[in-house]
Amino acid sequence: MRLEAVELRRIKLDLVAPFETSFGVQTEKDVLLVKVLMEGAEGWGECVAGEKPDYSPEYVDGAQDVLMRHMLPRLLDRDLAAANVAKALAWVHGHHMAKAAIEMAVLDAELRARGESFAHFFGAVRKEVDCGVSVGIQPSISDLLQVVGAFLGQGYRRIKLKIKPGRDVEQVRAVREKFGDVPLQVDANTAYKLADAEHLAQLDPFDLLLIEQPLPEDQVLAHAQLARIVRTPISLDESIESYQNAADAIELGACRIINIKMGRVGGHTVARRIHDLCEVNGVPVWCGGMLEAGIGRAHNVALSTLPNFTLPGDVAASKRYWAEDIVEPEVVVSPRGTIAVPAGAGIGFKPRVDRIEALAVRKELLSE
Ligand code: OSB
Ligand code: MG
Repeated sequence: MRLEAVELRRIKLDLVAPFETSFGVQTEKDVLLVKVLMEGAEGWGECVAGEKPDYSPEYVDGAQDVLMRHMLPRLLDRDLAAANVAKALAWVHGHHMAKAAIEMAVLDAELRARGESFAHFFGAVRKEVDCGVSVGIQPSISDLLQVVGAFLGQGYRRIKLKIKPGRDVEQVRAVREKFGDVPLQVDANTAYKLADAEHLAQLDPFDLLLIEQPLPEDQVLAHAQLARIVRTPISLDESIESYQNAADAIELGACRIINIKMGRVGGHTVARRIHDLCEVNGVPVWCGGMLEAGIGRAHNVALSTLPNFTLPGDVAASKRYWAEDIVEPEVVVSPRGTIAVPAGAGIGFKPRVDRIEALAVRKELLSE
């Protein structure tokens, strides 16, 4: 289908509560939405890049710039299939979150045009996906226990605690003591060094599902060395930006589990290739999150229906992030901790165009 026009919109959404990680505190999300028009069909994508380059080198102003200046002009007016977007953009190094946003939108348009749901297109093996929740670093242990208790009460099937040096073993111990053997994992967002291995091994007695990205993203070999000292399975997030990164990390023994984020790896196509690679290597995967608004969230729900997504993802309810989302219906988590996979065409959630227009602080349009 011919790509006739692209609309980029920027909106700001306030988080319902501040989200603290080892790299900072976030109180709002600056969201870049991509809408494509292709022969009468429209499709939506969301760029997950943050406001600052503090999780990855990408940041949202940079993503918008590279889309407008370099990517979109070369895609416009071309006959484009979602399966070819990654190839058409292969000349651009990096900028995976920008690439993913346009590929998401093109695939959504394609599926809407033929009335097919993402789940059907992906060959979904489940009608609902298991939800975990990512819990930010809290001011105190009693705050942490209260927040975790509230999420468990809402049905979430797994808790992930953000950790950093000085806020790790005691936090995990307190949650284990209070909530027993609930599925529990931690995410360090690169905050440790290999020299902290003995300290991280103190997490082993708590039977965590995994420890996510303890070391800096370029220290893949050091993760393999860490894995010889720490018994808890290592899961990589920031280190996995491509199919090749995933293949190398698995071969090296740097991780036993992989967090797949569509934005970080450059879109649905690469995400699915990594999923398949992990599956043949016996490496389970789970769907990470980037505090997405409804459109990115809908894409994550769809991705999570693939067979090797056997661990609960960071794919939580709209209301865990926003007072009001930008899609309808909002994404809801059942009391059993699951999200129902929509059966409608494309992402299966309807963008609330009026609300998006009202929130838009910046808008750029490109057409042939
Ligand atoms: O490391 O998984 C991460 C949010 C922003 C950037 C990085 C990460 C996260 C989360 C939140 O953990 C996951 C979510 O609920 O969207
Ligand atoms: Mg992470």
